[in-house]
Amino acid sequence: MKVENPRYGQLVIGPPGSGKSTYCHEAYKFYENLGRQVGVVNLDPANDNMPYSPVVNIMELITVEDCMEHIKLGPNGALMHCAEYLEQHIDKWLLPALSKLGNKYNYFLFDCPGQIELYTHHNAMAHVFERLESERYSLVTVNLIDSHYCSEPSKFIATLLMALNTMLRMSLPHVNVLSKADLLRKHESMLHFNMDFYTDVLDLKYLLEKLDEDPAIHKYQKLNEAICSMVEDYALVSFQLLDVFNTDSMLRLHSHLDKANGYVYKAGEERTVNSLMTCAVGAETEAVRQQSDIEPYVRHK
Ligand SMILES: Nc1nc2c(ncn2[C@@H]2O[C@H](COP(=O)(O)OP(=O)(O)O)[C@@H](O)[C@H]2O)c(=O)[nH]1
Ligand SMILES: [Mg+2]
Repeated sequence: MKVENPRYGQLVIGPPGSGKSTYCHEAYKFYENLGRQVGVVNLDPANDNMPYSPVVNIMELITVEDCMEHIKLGPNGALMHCAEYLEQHIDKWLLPALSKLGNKYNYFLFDCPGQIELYTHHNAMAHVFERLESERYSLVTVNLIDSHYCSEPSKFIATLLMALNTMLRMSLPHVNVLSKADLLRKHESMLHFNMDFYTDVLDLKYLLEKLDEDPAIHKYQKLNEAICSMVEDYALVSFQLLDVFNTDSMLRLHSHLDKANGYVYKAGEERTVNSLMTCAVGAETEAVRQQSDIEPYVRHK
């Protein structure tokens, strides 16, 4: 069946400061250069520093500041309230606001709020995403996590658990991204393993050994073991490295995202059979992947 006017979206999530708004701005410029009809939708009601001009902005509906002032909630409670308010106003506000744009845009970057409990525990954002899907938006979740989290085994294990939890809860095509890869060199000395250990998440027993060396964490050995074994058993979590200011890095991520939200298969963008095949299968040797994905950022140990 041919779907008229297919619409695509990236749901950009991740903890505060992980680089969501910066990514949306850079990705907007990147896709515009590729000739896509792209627009940024701000869904973060606490987004004070928007480097882009959003085509739809939740702050016209509700802001965290207003909730704190008028309903006397703390910052976290206010953010939860805003997410629930958005969920209640999908049909009255979000979908009509997107429809009003007509056919001007068919590719949306959704800059989402940063509180991770919105994706790991709470239902409102998951419902908003489900509703968009039911309106035939082909979506991919882009989960940005600061690559600094690789510098400590305990932070990395928390990252793995958070990523897995979000993937299972959102049930959408999902790409985990270690952001700010250009800063990895700064804390390279603190990395215990080669970078592909962190990106591929294949064998976590070495991580467990490192965790056991920390006296403060040693008492949680069994819990850590259980978490690592669960992450390994699901075999879902892996990461892409991203330096958002580098075009090569954006290009590499973009090919993963096009595969994940189906853009590469359905969109009318001009393409060669070769580029389609490169995207459709992992047509790249491990050596090439290492060279392009990892070597620009850290040395091989
Ligand atoms: N060096 C570097 N800094 C980045 C990158 N991505 C984001 N940042 C910086 O990280 C900070 C937080 O980014 P922001 O987009 O506001 O994060 P958000 O809270 O997730 O929206 C800003 O100072 C950005 O300039 C990156 O790839 N490399
Ligand atoms: Mg932001």
